[in-house]
Amino acid sequence: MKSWQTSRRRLSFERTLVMAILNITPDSFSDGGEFLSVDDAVKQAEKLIEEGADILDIGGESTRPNSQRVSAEEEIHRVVPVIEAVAKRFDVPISVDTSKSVVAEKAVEAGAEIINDISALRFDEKIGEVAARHKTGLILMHSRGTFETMHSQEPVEDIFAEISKTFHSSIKKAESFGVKPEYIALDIGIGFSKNFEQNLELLGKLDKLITEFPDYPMLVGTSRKSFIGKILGGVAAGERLSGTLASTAIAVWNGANIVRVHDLKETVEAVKIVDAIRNNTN
Ligand code: 9MG
Repeated sequence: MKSWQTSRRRLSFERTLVMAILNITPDSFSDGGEFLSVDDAVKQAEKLIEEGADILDIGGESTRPNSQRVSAEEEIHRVVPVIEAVAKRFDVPISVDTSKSVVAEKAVEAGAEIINDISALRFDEKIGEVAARHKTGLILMHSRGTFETMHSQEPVEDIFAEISKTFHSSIKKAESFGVKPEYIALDIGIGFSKNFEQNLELLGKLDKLITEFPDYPMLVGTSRKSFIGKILGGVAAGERLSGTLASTAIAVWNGANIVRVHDLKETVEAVKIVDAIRNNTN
């Protein structure tokens, strides 16, 4: 049975874990500006936990297409008080969604036990040092380009070969800072530097990558992403729940261990169904 070590606990994958998105940003693509006060964020965290969140992913910098970088100071100002308050009230694993080492450091001091880096140490490799020193979990997500260009990269020809190569090199880089393999989770980075067809292909054949990296938990986030909007004829982010549930179900069926979503209750129920069928099939 796969497991994942964080600085505070060992998570195991007898079932698929659901990571809840808690964005503390004024410009986040589907919940912009709703959760800016610490009290509101804590209330939202409580709701997500009641609905079955296994992990809370707290972020202060939107990574949607065309979003602007925010300073480390601003990001710290947004996420640290929320992480502190949530960690004080609830015994739930908190991950900090950041690609800046100074933000990661402060977030971990405030109670985060996982670092979710969409750049897999490419934007700021010192995240590897922070993760190793604090023994946090570390999510290495596949993306290409800089923060500004990651959504406008020319597609590569073989996305599986590209992700496989990048996973090997990011794991090696993390290990060079002293991060042990049992602290690392991988993520294919749906919607980041992939074209429409590649997003679909990755979800449909996710098991290929999982077979290649059998010891690492695999995280997948499709929640409200634009490939869903495109399939459904251009529906807005808030109208993508059914598409999110369908794509999440496929990812879980194909072996994802953690799914990252906005809509907890519905996803927890959908994932329970897929887990039950999988457990009766294999
Ligand atoms: C921050 N963020 C946005 N999308 C994401 C995804 O698919 N995976 C991870 N780990 N983080 C994401």
